[in-house]
Amino acid sequence: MNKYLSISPEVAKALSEGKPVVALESTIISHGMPYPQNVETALRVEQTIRDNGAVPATIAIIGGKLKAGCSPEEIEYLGKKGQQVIKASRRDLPVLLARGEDGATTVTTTMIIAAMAGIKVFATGGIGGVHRGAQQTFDISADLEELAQTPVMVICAGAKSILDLGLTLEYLETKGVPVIGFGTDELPAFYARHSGFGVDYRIDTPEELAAAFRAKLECGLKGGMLVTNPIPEEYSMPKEVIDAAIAQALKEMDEQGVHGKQCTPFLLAKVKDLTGGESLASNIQLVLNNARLAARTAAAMAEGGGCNP
Ligand code: PSU
Ligand code: MN
Repeated sequence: MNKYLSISPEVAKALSEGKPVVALESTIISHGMPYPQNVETALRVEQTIRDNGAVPATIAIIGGKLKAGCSPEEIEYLGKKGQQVIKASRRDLPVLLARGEDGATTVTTTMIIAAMAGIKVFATGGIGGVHRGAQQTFDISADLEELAQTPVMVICAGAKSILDLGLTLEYLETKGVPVIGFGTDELPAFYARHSGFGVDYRIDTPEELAAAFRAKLECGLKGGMLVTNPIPEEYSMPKEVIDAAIAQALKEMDEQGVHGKQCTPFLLAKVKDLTGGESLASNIQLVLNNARLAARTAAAMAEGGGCNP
């Protein structure tokens, strides 16, 4: 274990006993939702994972330590500081660790730390991807590269159409990342259940998700697996409402010259403002839904004898 990694006692115990553990990211807390809903949601997500038979491990960088398992106080601290916490991707780790600073982990860094700790299943809301207009801007989230190289199963609700979903799928295909639809043949689009794009495979049970990922690990194929779990029907948003908000958010982003790592947080906050908070309620529900599936899948992984290739 490297000296930067700090696994909470509860998570360390669960891992050593082969019990199911689910990793959770912290950028969704600091940059993905406003305070105090971000903290309330993070704690509810942890409880949902416990209710479904697994131990939650919220991941973050605190004082230069890679934390696998944050306390409620640490979650409150990250949630209150919000966007003042550095959004930390793979490229940020060396300097943050050397300086002993804090960082909110994206899908990328949560995967890195989960893999270091030995956690195989990670639940979140949405992943980053190929941005619209990437042909010019080259804006492609590091999340896709991480899925290509780090062995963690990421359970999300698809990707928001702030991204170019077609190009995102092409990129994942090139990188050899399996894209699974949970109970669906169609890639879900975060707030909406439908995107018009197909997934690689439809899988209907946590046991089969675990079996597929175990096969990948046992073969020594590098990289993760992306599981896309549609938002429950009753919480999904009408496509016209969300499409209009996204179009307006993209327009304002262009006008204000927002670029680089600010793009995703800017777009998330704008869409929330433009939909009068309706999207926040959907966002919370889809994360809870992913947490339930992740806990059951981690339990199925653990029953199959874990898997430490
Ligand atoms: N998409 C969402 N909600 C989020 C994010 C993405 O719907 O909170 C966050 C995640 O932490 C993701 C990151 O890993 O944004 C991607 O940022 P970028 O596009 O800058 O790579
Ligand atoms: Mn980017």
